Amino acid sequence: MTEPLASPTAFGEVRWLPEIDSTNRYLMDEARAGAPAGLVVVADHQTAGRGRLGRTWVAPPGASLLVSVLLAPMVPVDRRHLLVMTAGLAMAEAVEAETGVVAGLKWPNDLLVGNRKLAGILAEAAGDVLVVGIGVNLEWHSVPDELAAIATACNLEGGRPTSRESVLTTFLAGYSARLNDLDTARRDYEARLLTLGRRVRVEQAGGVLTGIAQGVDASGHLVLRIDDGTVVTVAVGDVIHLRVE
Ligand code: BT5
Repeated sequence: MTEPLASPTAFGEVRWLPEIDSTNRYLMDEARAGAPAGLVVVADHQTAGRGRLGRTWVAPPGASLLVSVLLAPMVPVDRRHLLVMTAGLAMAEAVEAETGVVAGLKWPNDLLVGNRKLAGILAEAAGDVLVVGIGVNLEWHSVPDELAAIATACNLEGGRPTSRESVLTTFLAGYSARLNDLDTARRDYEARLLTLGRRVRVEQAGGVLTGIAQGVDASGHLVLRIDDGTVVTVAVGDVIHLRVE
């Protein structure tokens, strides 16, 4: 089913800030103060970049695309996850087009090359306000110690040099086009989802599950066949792709 969108998905003004605590925090506050859907905020540097679940997003100044977009409430709440998954897909496609680096997706919304994280997404909602923030590691000349084992950047993966502006422009055009057909985006997201069929460990506040990732349900939850044969769904958690033994 493809629903007609209640509002246009074209992005509008891009505010490019030299430094901010967090582009998501900034845009959430702007939205609450009446900023229009379609507003885009980019920062050269974040002093308190946000990850999911209260974690921190770290990036050397000027070396990453750090962007947040404000979306209109164009779908029912139970389909909102599709807007976020579509952002990951559109960013993977923009990175591939601009740098040649092919990134896969890890549920729910990481971009990975091999087992290393190239980009992360944080969606935040308050009432009708939905902000989708993405950090993409583009041109890193040194990797912060704490990320050395887990992160990568386009230049480190042999990507063609590019500018943050080019990746941003390609992303915004692709994302806005894909938002008009969320069912196709969902299929293409799943096609890029490295997690499917993989043996995974899922870390949640309540414990750890290990099993085979079988799919993503209509709510965006991960469907997991755990080792005792039971099938469970996971709404929130951190997935680690395990090596095939
Ligand atoms: C995410 O969280 O992956 C969401 C990251 C969203 C960042 C963007 S930047 C623009 C916008 N404004 C914000 O304030 N945030 C958004 P999570 O899945 O919780 O991953 C966070 C974890 O990834 C950290 O605990 C680190 O282990 C790791 N990490 C931090 N910085 C990283 C980086 N640059 N590259 C790869 N991994 C990183």
